Amino acid sequence: MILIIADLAMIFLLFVIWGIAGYRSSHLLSLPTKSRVRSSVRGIIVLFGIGVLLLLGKIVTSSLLASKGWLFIQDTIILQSVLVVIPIVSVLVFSVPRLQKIARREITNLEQPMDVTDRAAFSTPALILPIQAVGFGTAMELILSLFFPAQSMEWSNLVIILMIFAAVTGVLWVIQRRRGRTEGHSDNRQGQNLLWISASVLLGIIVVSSWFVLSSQSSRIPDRMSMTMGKMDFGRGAVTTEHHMNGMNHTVSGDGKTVSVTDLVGPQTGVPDKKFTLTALKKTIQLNSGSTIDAWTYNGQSPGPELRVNQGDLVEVTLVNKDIDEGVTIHWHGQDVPNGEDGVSGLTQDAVMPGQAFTYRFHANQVGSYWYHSHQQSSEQVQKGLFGAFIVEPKESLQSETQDIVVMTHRWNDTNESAADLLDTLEGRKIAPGSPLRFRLINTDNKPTSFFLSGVKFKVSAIDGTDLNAPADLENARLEVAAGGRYDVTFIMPEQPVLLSIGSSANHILLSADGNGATPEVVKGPVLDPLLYGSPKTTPFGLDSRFDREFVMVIDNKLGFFDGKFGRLHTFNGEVFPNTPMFMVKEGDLVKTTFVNRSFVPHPMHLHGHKMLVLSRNGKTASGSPWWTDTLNVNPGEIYEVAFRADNPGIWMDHCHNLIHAAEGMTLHLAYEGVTTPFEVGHATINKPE
Ligand SMILES: [Cu+2]
Repeated sequence: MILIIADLAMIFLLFVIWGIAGYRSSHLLSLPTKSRVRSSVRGIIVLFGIGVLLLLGKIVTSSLLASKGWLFIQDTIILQSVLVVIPIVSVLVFSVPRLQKIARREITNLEQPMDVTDRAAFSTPALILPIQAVGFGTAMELILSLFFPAQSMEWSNLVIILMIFAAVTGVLWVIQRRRGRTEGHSDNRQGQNLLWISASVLLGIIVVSSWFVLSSQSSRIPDRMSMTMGKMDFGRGAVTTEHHMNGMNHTVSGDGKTVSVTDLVGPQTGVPDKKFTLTALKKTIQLNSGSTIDAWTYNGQSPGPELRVNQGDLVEVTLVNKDIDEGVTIHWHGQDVPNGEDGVSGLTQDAVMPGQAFTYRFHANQVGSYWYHSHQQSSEQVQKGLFGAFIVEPKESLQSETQDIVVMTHRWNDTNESAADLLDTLEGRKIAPGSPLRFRLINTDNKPTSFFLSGVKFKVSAIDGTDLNAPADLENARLEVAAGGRYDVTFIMPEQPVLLSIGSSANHILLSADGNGATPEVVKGPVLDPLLYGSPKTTPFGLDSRFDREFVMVIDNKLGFFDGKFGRLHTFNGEVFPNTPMFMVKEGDLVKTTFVNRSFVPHPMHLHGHKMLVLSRNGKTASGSPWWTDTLNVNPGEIYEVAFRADNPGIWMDHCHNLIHAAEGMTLHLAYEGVTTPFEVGHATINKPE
């Protein structure tokens, strides 16, 4: 992370230093006396020295980044060698000897004005051009790294960049040569210079503003579009499909057979084992401090009702929208339901508008801690309270005496502190010593949340619903749960009180025999690293497997447009929706995905419909318990390799679960060949999945 910032800072400083050097050297001519010229030249040589040191610094930061992962830096390395290194070398070869000659000159009369020979010498292209080329090259690299970062420099782009660079250098050379010739004879070309400058400024303004208008226009999301219009990426697998739009039905057609997401649903018949109705409605709720929130709720409460089912149950949930004008859905976060039950508006269903209802039916096959939330306008709706816990217990709950406590952290307001459910202060709870206890920690926020458990040794027994193998006892470990992620924590209640604290807030839960007692001291230990925690166990695939598809998701920032608005974008492979790629798979494929975070903030990567097995981080192979996740926090500077089996046909969201980022286009899709969707997004539709 520091390296990424340092590398960008180097680009910026290089641009500043070489820009000043270029400016000063092309203004030598306007200086009145020989002595002024000499001191100015000495200053320029010092700037060169700083510039070369910066270049060395840049080479160091780039090499360090490259050693962490070639994907962090490959494009900048190629660019900087052409745009910066070569021009700087030519400065050292051509400009410096000439400048040194001027700097070493003996001047007898300090007030002596420049003569014609001097002027010709100062304006020779061999002296000035390399310096101007560095100035332009560093400017170009700065612009490219801010506006057009790419995970891999395509040859066509590289050629265009080089052609622009060569063209500008050529023009500068012509200008400089003319200047050199004319300087030999006359001493006043100011009128013409002014003309040149105004012409190029005008041209610059025209180019930049037309780029601005065109990019803004072309980034606008159309009135109606399929979410499956992204550029297809076959992950080096066989290309077997053709992409086309067909009236209202946008299809990705495989070998002739297609299936709609509306047919990829759970059992439509059969008596449900568990049946719920969730009604979305506006309601003012109260935090335990007394402050009130104008919330959007399921059944008038937030978190919504805790839905508890047993493994294998046929679950039927009817969603009714009472008064949420924008429409709502329910997404079963982490539970791999059939695609048509996944609750993504505009992809697997239309948003459910006020007065309407929608029924979800599926078998709850995966035991563990999950949650549900609206996937319509989700950045706003989840924040306002449209979420709840979805807990799948084993077929027969063996340890019925276990105290099972769900804690959903949530930022209700802009205090920047997460409440535990509605607790924004300390609350005591009575737990009899000796009872087994399970905390299900569910992070509904947009950022990772840290938990500390004090006063007891404990185990993290499951992550994202999946049990860990042989987890060891922990003490004071910081549990950093990804946005959207879940940790199950288990322990036997001791005689003395136990404190669960959330981040640095005062929103704590105190467990003790009588619900009171002295709070144990909070010792903040190191972060628990799931890559190393627990014991290995055989997994169905691993790093050595032969993968049918391999995808790369480079996470980065750039300045650009999303839906017509300019800003700093969070990008996948240099793009935001709808220009992000579609990862194409076939049922049965073994898929590897590499996440590379080149940005400055963490991004929790959430894949719908599948569990990802973490294979490695920053080249280090996972050596603890198998770590299955549906929401993986990727920190700045981290590279994760994950794998999954494509065993749940459909078109699935694969997005950042910082829902604000997702709303700004940080989404893409995993699409099975031959699956189609009749649903659409766009300004003329009701659907806003994020
Ligand atoms: Cu993000």
